[in-house]
Amino acid sequence: MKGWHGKFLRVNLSNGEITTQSFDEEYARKYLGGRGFAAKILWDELRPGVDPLGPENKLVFAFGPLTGMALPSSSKIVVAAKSPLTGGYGDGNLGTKFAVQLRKAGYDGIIIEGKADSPVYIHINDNDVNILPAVDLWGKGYYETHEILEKEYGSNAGIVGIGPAGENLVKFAVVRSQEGRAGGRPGMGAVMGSKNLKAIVAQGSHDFPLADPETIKTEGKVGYDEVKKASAYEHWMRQGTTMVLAWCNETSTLPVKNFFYGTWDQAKGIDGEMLEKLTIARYGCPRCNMRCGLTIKDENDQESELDYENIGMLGSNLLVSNLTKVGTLNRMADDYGLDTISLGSVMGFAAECSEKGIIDEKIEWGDTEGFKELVRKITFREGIGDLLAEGTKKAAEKLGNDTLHFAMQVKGLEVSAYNCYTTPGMALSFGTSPIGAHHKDAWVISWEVQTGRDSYGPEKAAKVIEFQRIRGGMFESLTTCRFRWIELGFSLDWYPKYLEAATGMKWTLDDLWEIGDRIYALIRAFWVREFQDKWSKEMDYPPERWFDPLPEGPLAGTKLEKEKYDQLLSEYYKQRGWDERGIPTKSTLAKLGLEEVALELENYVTLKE
Ligand code: PTT
Ligand code: SF4
Repeated sequence: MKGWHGKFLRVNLSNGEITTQSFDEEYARKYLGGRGFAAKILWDELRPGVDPLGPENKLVFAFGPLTGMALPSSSKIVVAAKSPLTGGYGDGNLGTKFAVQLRKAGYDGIIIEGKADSPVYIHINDNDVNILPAVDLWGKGYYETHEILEKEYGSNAGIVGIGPAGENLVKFAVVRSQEGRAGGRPGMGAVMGSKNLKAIVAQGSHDFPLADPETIKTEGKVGYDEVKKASAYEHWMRQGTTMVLAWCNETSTLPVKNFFYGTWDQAKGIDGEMLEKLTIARYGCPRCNMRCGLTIKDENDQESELDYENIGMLGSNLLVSNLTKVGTLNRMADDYGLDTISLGSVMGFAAECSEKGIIDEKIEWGDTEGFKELVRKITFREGIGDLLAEGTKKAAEKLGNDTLHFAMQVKGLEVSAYNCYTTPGMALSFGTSPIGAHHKDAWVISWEVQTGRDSYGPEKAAKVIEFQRIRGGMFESLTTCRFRWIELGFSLDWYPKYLEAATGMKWTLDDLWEIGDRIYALIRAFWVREFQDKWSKEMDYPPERWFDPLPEGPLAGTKLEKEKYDQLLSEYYKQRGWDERGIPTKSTLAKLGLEEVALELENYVTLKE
């Protein structure tokens, strides 16, 4: 087989067993890689109802046939498991040397199962795989952990790991890698911590299994060159994702004061222009020539890599108006291994609870010192931090007092930095994202603002599905970075060409959309199997706050209309071939080649024809 090694590595941390498992071309063609492989493995191997933080849960790292090659922005890897934050399917995506090296080691992914008796890390050098003690690393921040392992194995080694937040099972702990790389928002770092696994190091010496290496080389080079000619390239290199902040402020979609407002008169202090002034370094993923990891010095003179999401959630959402201070909170999150989006949301939620007298602790808007202390308490689960470490949904359920109304989450995962009082299409995107409220699968907000926010028409559902196919299906399975396409207009037509050169098989974009639909149906089946009779359409609803009128700004008074949102959601289900509850029908599953999924799912819910 060309394009894939056809092999997963399986490491059982309970009994130390290390094995490999092969797959064939049919499997590869059907699930492609990355999210496709991860979803299939978790569906096949997890019994419904397993404790996400118990030894029975499995942590999967997987990539696709383009990862690691000399192709534009091709060093991404997906990390997935049953999520301790949501109880459903969870995953995230990192660009890292670890992806490249693991591929060179001869695998298409790793499945980690069981739980070690004491802290360990895994070292992979081709087929020499060892589980080694990590007692001395346990308790250390991620930066120091990475440095120690890099000293031991050299700067070419690929490394992923967790900080103290993952060790302490904070439900939104992420997996970290080099510089500011972080992935797995729905608690993938906590799953790693629950297995007593501090880090994984990969080193490989194999060639990539390519059908046509010459075309990869020549066409890859054309792809690299094309990006540099894009009109947006120069601005991108200066501001990266942070250019979005000023746009959100202009369009009333910035999260301000726990998403209460959509605009802020102090946004200038933290926007892309400010970042430009303060930038001291640029990092990024391997194999990328549009590196976006813009880095500043924080209050303690330490490096902090900032993206829009980090700034929106730890800046405007908490009324912190100084970028250097935002940098400090971000650096702490990176070192402790916390997801910045959920962290900013949970701290905004706590500040609002404090303001309303629902909790006794004094947590004040804009008070960076107070927020720094709160980040520490969350990481080490001290006092109120222990409750907040569970995420906004569980914290709100415990606190009562209608706090769920302003817990900014869907299915338990906190909403990323786009405020949706005025954008029903983007609200639908958050509502139907396969991991809870993340923008990664369908960032339709820019299209929606340009084409008309008022509409709840079928074109909105169609756009969300189109983007979910491209971003959530294709890019998450290939696994390459989507920024070339979304930010610089790199044509999608490149990807079937690259795939053909890698695998020797013919591909069309339609093939890739079908894979996307298959993965979406499979992940939806995973959720339904977990929740069974508790599954309902309301699980795809956005936070209640957006059904209140926006209190201030040029669009004051605008709100999401619940009845219309519900109709839009029904339209989305119809276009996907899912029933009124949002469950794929038998015929949809059959059309996607998922007959065996339908058979299994029928043990838990009645499927519509
Ligand atoms: C992603 C989410 C995002 S989305 C951001 S900023 W973004 C936050 N970054 C965090 C961080 O940093 N530190 C931290 N401790 N927590 C963080 N949480 C937040 O995590 C990232 C880039 C970005 S930056 C984005 S959008 C794109 N994401 C891609 C994706 O998902 N798939 C894909 N095929 N290509 C993508 N390209 C871009 O990659 P999650 P990275 Mg991240 C400091 O993982 O769980 O999906 O959450 O991967 O290597 O860091 O690159 O404005
Ligand atoms: Fe990584 Fe940014 Fe390059 Fe994408 S554009 S591959 S996130 S450095």
